[in-house]
Amino acid sequence: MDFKKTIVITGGAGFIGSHVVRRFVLNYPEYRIINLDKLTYAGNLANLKDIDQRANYTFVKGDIVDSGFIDQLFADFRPDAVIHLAAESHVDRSITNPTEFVMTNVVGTVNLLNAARKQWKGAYDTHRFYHVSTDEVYGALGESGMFTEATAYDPHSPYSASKASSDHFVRAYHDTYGLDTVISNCSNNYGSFHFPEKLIPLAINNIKNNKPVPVYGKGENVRDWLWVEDHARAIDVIFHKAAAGTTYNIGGHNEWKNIDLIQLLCRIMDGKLNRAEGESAKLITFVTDRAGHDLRYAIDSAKLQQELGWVPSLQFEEGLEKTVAWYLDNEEWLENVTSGDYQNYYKQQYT
Ligand code: NAD
Ligand code: TDX
Repeated sequence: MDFKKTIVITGGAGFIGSHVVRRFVLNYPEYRIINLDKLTYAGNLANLKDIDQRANYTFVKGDIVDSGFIDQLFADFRPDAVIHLAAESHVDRSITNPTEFVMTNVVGTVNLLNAARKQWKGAYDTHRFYHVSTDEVYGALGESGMFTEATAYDPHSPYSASKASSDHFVRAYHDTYGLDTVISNCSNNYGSFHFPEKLIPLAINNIKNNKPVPVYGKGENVRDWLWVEDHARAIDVIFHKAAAGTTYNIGGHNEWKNIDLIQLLCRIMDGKLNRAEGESAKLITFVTDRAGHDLRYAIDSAKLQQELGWVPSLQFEEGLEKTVAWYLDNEEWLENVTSGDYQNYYKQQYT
């Protein structure tokens, strides 16, 4: 079958990547989608079992840190574009093991850029390298203000430092070699297939199992939450419409203090589990704060809204209800990802 484009999506077996892969496979049967993923603890092919038999979908297992493998992948599939999401993504793990974050997030990104630079030489204007990044590169806000695309980078955690570095390399390959690159920096995502090391799915799993819900510090830190499918849709719009060398912020205009979010989640869980009101909130436990914990993130996505017409679709309370329902309906998925290694991680992180 002849495809109009071949797109390599890295990290497609992860949380956001699986939503991006699903969207592209279903919405663009004329594109061939190659999902390249190492299947680390965070990668899970069960996230894609509804679409993995589609004619325009191929999974390739591999490590972006292995430059020989990446060069071969480019030679074998001759992609027209890369949408790069593969990363080590959890801030707490970056505090324990920063080097792994440098390897995957920085060296892995540079390996992909090098392969693109070599393979696409002479035709940069018809090929695109899209880097999916985070608002954490901008550092922390005080009580007011928002991150715009012009905010100076000021990362604080090893995770955000590695993502900031990879963003700089992507821009450098545009400015130096003329590669067509695009970057988007998104706020905190939530939704289905979110690995339960992150706040929302971890809290859902613990409430369900009557375990303490760990809230770092006083729960005063603020995050700006976006429905993961709205992020996938933003990536689709930016991939197709953005000019070369541009950056877009993506966010939900939806700021929540962690403690308020957890209280809301507890109320939703009480309802879904037929518990007395206030029952789940008794599980809230304040624990030692995260080192270097950024106080507040808030994204100004006006550029994306005005230039490319994207707006978030889902109101947060509704999205959180849907998310809770998904986790309660997908017990097998949750049990699989919280067995084995997860137990060791959990013990080391929370006891
Ligand atoms: P995730 O941890 O759920 O998934 C990461 C995926 O990358 C996994 O499937 C994993 O197997 C794969 N991977 C890791 N190392 C690899 C390697 N060396 N080679 C190939 N594959 C590898 O992450 P996520 O939350 O889905 O985030 C995806 C991307 O979006 C990341 O780049 C992250 O920085 C960015 N991002 C995440 C959020 C968020 O709220 N989760 C917000 C903004 C941006
Ligand atoms: O057990 C917890 N208790 C707690 O209070 C955990 C895991 C987190 N928290 C706090 C820390 C943060 O203030 O909740 C907030 C959210 O934490 P995470 O879910 O770990 O997300 P965050 O650190 O904000 O980073 C996320 O958003 C930006 C993603 O993991 C990143 O990949 C993304 O770039």
